[in-house]
Amino acid sequence: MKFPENFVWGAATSSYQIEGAAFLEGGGRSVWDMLGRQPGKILNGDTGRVACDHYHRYKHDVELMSAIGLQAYRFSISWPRIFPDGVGTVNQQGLDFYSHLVDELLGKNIEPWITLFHWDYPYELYCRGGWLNRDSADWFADYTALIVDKLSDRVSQWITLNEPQCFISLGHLDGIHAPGLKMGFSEVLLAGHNALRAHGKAVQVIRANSRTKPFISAAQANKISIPVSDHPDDAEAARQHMFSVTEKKLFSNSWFSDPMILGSYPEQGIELFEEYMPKNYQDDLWTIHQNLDYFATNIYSGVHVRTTENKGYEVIEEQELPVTAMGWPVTPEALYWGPKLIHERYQLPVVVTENGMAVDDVVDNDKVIDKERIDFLYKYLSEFSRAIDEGVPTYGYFIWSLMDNFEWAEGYSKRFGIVHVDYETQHRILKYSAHWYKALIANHGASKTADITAEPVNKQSTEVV
Ligand code: IFM
Repeated sequence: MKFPENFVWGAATSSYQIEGAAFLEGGGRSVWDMLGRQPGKILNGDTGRVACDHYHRYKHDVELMSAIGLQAYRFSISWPRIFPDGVGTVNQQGLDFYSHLVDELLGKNIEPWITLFHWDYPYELYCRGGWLNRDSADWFADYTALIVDKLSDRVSQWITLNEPQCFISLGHLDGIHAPGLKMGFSEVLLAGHNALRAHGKAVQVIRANSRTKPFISAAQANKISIPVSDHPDDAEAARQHMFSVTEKKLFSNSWFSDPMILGSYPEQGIELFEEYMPKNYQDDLWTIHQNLDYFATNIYSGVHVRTTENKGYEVIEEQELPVTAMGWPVTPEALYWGPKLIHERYQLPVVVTENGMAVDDVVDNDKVIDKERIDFLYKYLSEFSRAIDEGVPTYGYFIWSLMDNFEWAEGYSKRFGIVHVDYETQHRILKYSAHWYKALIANHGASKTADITAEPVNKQSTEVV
């Protein structure tokens, strides 16, 4: 496989999943702290209170990133760490933490890519209605303005929201993620609409105030439709299925990205949701529809689709596919068809802002030989390279995740990292996948193999300081 010269190789994390120290030094509560206190909501009663203790160990973690040769690091900012009440008084120590992190990264030639919201919504704002409150868009814009003022002299990569599909659907409809609500569909659509307004306002704020030329997107959770064969009719079926809205759910490849990028909600969804749509939603589309620099997509898997007799589509029930420790099917072609179909529809360069797998890793003699993960990454990246070869413009790829972390409702039971974390001792080990990724980055992605015998990086750099 082959990637362009200027391609950016990175890894990603998020604040609540790794930082810990949530209430230290003036930080406020988030809805995930609230959910963590409700019995039975998070596996094993786990919480993000300590997580990977990254708040205290960030310098060492940046050293590990540097040892791997990462060119970019995507991380998120904890809104309640900055504004303990969501708005109003600023927690200077929280703000300084991110400023120091940015300096540390730049000192090692690693470009910071900031996600402004990756699910740790301020608890105090939740008590004022959260995303249901129309003011939530302005609260988010004010928070964005502060971050841009503090960091945009050194940061130019901004992602507004991470996966609205998840924090709206899983958090407000299914109730399995924070804030743990199972609301009526009108309220779910309203929460989603206000999150979209927040995105639009944040983009405006970044463009108006950034001190360096900003590059802006929002990261979508995309489940990819993969044609079952090479026949053009199957490709057409996958294309139709990929952006269709046929269920009263918001886990959709078009519901959030269409208004952001094309300026309107998908027609099929508007018809289906007609009676539930927010009042006067059309008046907000101009706010939501802002120029984005690229399409940020988080891709883990896909479903196979075939054509039907009347040229419609049909999803194939998969029985035999290998699955990850999350139970998600391993479908490498998702990284070919995803970027291809996304680019066709939105006409933007495509950056993969998350991709990776959870594995039941085993530590043996301070080594983690995660052959399965390397195989996964190699196969997915080969497919991505094929899409690029066929003309899909792109400039980056981020592994999820840099390190094992708090996997939301699954607690610490699922390990996505290329760095292993022992949660008792906070000892970190670079897994074999980290060594493999290092070699891949050093070769500009020109790997022919998923071989795991790549030269291990300096052993010293894996030790905890
Ligand atoms: O851990 C999550 C991340 O926070 C958002 N995208 C999917 C990952 C794996 O579930």
